Amino acid sequence: MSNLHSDCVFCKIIAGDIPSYPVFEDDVVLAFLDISQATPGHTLVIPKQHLQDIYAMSSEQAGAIFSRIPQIARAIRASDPQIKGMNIVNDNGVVAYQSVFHAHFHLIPRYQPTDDFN
Ligand code: DGP
Repeated sequence: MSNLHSDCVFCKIIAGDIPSYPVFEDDVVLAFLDISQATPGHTLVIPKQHLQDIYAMSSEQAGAIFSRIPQIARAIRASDPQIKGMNIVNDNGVVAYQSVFHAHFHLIPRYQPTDDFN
């Protein structure tokens, strides 16, 4: 499953042309630390296939991608006992703050009582 785009930063990460800190990888997705680290452990889950956004996904593709997220979320949670919750966010379109046009899910750990990160 490969249709990498030469002008896409996430395709370059999948190809190994841009370094990343991988968290999980299989034939369908790559999960790696987000460069912005909204909170410690902030992770992106991306399809290995270049799909621009949620609108570009078939139900089967969406199901395959999202089926990986619970185990990745559990692994992140298990990495730090201070993690008490997690936001899962998916931005589609510029007005929805999508800045990289290769679909991705943000997994943002949350810390108690209230974290001071954004
Ligand atoms: P969004 O704004 O929802 O499209 O999120 C894109 C995220 O991608 C943003 O939080 C920063 C992250 N990002 C952009 N370029 C890179 C990169 O080269 N490496 C990593 N690890 N993350 C990146």
